[in-house]
Amino acid sequence: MMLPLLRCGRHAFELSRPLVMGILNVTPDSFSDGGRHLDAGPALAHARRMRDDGADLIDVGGESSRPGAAPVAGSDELARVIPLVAALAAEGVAVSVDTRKPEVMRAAIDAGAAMINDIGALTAPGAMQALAGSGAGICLMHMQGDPRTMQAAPVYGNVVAEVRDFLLARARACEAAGIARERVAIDPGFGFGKTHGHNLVLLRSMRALAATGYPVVAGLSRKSTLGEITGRDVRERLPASLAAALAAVARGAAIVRVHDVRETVDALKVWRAVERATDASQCAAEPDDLPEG
Ligand code: 9MG
Repeated sequence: MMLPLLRCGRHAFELSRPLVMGILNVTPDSFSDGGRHLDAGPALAHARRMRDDGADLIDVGGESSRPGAAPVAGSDELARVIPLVAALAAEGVAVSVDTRKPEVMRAAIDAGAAMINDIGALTAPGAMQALAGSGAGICLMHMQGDPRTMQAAPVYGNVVAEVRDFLLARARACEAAGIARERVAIDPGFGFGKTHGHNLVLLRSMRALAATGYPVVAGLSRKSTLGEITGRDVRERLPASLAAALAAVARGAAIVRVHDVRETVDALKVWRAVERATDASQCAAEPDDLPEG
């Protein structure tokens, strides 16, 4: 049987196991000097650590998409993102760039980005064309409203059907623009114009998105919906993030977008070993599998 494939520039991912996309935010509250210019050293070191920990893709973003976040000028976003993309791509890393701006998409692809991660699903004028002439992969994310206002009062009739239909329509628009199906992934956009209840229903219904045939990206890492369940501050959401990632892949998600790569890779290894266990593996006599110590 042919395995499904996700083509991202010179990288082709066989989707025989869930992929891990490591998050590299290069906004003023992360690695920049508080202004326009990025301190590329620590950001590069962090990206390399995520790669060594097993990230399949590194998602570089220079504009915050948190609820209430203000837009960033294209020139600032370019200055933050492009040097990093060029350096990582030169090392063979599959780099995804989280942007809504066509000029950033074009410059990122020219600098070697393998994928564009667009929380606007290529709805900005010129965004579809920026992708069409390239071989880059595209992650189409659903968002109701925009980051400044999206959490004010999200409303849906049927959140799963509306998100799925929107993503399918955007994926078809990509195909019509000449972007091959194998280059497209979809993402329900947890927290982007969704209440806590909407997020939970979408996660529970992940199979309905996976049934579209497009690889599904799930981004729940450290999000406030996990804080709502656990009562934990953002710095203490690792266990909740791991549980959410496992809940997503168990329901068919192909890629998890996470901050904590090493821990997620380990959790997925355990999940996968359980999924692949056969009766034959039980035949060899083993001592009781008790924890050491
Ligand atoms: C940029 N960004 C923040 N959260 C995200 C999510 O859940 N998915 C994708 N694709 N991008 C996200």
